[in-house]
Amino acid sequence: GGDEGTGLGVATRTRAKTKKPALYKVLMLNDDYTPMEFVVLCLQRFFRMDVEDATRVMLHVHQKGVGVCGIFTYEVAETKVSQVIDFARQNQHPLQCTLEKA
Ligand code: TYC
Repeated sequence: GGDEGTGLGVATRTRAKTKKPALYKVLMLNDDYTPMEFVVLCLQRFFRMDVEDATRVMLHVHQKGVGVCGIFTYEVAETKVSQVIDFARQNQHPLQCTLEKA
């Protein structure tokens, strides 16, 4: 990369700057008390899922105990986890969410 017509040549690196950020899965955890509709709402609100995908993920978590909400960089994953837990607490639900290296 670099010289696109000026002839001056910009010292851009094509290989050395390719270090990709570490990725983290955000996991939703099942519990016996949080209403299914509330989990669906969280998945729609914080993970931008449509109601069909959100319902699918919620039912997976309900049946298996844990499920992946999405994969993000560390900072984004941490923010999503906090948003879900804060929103659940505000609504007196025990819903828990965590992150794990992808
Ligand atoms: N198990 C809950 C119920 O029966 C529903 C639920 C699903 C809770 C997914 C949390 O992450 C969860 N009401």
